[in-house]
Amino acid sequence: MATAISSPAQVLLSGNEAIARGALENGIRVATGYPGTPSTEILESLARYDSEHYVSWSPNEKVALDVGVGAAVAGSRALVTMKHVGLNVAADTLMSVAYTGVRAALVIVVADDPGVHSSQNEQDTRMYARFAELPLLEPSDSQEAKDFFQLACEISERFDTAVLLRSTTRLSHSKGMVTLGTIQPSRAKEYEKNLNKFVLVPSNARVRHEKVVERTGLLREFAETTELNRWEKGSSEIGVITSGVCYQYVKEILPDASVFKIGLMNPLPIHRLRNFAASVDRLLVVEELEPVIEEQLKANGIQAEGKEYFTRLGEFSPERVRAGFQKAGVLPMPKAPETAGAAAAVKENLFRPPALCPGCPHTVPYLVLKKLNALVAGDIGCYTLAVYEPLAAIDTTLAMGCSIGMAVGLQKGGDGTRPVVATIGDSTFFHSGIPPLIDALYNNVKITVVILDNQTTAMTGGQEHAGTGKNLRGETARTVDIATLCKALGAGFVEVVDPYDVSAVFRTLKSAIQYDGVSVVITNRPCVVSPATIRTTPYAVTAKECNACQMCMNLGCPAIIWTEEMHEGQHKVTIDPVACMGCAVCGLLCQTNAIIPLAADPARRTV
Ligand SMILES: Cc1ncc(C[n+]2csc(CCOP(=O)(O)OP(=O)(O)O)c2C)c(N)n1
Repeated sequence: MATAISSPAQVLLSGNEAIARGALENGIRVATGYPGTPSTEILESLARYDSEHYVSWSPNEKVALDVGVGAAVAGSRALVTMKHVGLNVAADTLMSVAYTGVRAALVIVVADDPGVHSSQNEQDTRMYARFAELPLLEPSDSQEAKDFFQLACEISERFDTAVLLRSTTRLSHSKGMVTLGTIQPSRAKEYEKNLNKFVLVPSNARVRHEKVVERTGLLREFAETTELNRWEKGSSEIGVITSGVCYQYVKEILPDASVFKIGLMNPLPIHRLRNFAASVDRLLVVEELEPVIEEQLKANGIQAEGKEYFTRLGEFSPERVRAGFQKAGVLPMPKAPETAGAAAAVKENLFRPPALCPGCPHTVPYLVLKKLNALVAGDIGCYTLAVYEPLAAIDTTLAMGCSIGMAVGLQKGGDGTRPVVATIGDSTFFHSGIPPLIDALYNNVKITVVILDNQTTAMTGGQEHAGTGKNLRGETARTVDIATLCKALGAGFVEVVDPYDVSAVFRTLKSAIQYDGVSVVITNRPCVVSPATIRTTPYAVTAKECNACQMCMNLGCPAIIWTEEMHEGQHKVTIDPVACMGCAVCGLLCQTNAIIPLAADPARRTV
């Protein structure tokens, strides 16, 4: 996992690995979360250490945070991890744990995704810190990711509060040298009952709210002295306030400027920032996403420039930060290269949309739903890719677990001309699909729910969940059987179907959409990138038998490609034997029986 470089105490770690290491060096006893790029590797990395700590995947982020809070109330240090949108799911608990405080450190790591590399939005977790009045720490590299973990634990216990540790994709996934410390054994304090603190009935909550305001005052004083915030004196012409990975970009682009690096993002050290502002001729704020620092400066009467030069949109890079300083007139404008337009055009042409993998078990259900003219409420997972041509079978995708509830709304609010179907992956079903299924059953709404069970959380790299029979450490675990669960909830139509059997999927979905009530169809093939390889024999096309009908092309399988050979104005096809997983679905669709296993006749590789 970690690559030793120069001395045994120095290793190259990603930000996520460094956070995991920080957890171990600070005696974390309970660590839990739900996968989500770019946060996933924190717990995966922690699970690889042979230590006594409890490390687990929870079914969703709220459950994970509840577990973490429970551990901290019990008196043990706890870590909870999630991606930014996961904090929305956990927000109910978050807003209230801000009132209760803790008995041992509770560190909530939230990894944001500026640039929306792998998410449905690019919300800024710093806003949550302000909303919940929780301290938020923001490291700039792997070493700080580990070091700040220790400070997060100290702040949590000193100020009796949960602490947010914010990462971003660039920090989580980039590697840097880290000096290791000693792994500490985890300790649990003796339990002490404290009803006034941990039972938020209104009479207690009112008092706890006072404590929150009091704590924020103390944290403001702390922010003015902590070494988490650093004033780096440079030229007095330009001063830059920045944090996180943006700090690295600023240092690279403007090495001589005065820089105020913020490590404790909430609350801000307003007095120090005021002094910093007074020490420079011009003050700029470089922050990714929302103007969190800039607005607070302005609210405190400190003049600063920021978002007019450094956009609220997307991920920053040294180039974008340089462009911002150029726009601000801090750096000279570049000469426009003559070929820029042509280069951009070439780049545009090379864009290729993502596609489901060859042999992906999600393909056929969507092919059939399109054929059945279904109105499909999609969800979040690999199967979201069925929105692209040629499958183009999804009408909506919003946030995890939305499909079934939206299908209810689409059915009740729609014109009733098309069958309404929700499609949802197994991990997403466990995450937030069960309450909306209960809603549909309870209110007896005529929808079909297709649960695409590929026995993994594929989208985030293949994590275990309650339906896979394994836990995060890879040990055997109890399996929740989805069909049994749906029947227990009262579903009258529950069918399990092999998604490689095209006609069985068609028959099953056709009768499911005719069912008068909630029908559930579960597909049961493992993900093709999970360790269980589906079949070893790739398929091939017999050129002379291919009549270029393009039926197989409807699958959008990346292993099926056009050849130069034409038939009646259409390209014939071939199959890339390396990419083909041998699922045989294209062979089932082929009208002329031109697609057969390669091993049957190696000479028939292709044209
Ligand atoms: C609230 C929230 N948490 C986590 C994620 C990250 N994420 C996206 S899809 C997904 C689950 C995918 O698994 P599954 O539903 O089984 O579908 P698959 O990708 O395996 O087809 C996760 C964890 C997210 N987008 N939103």
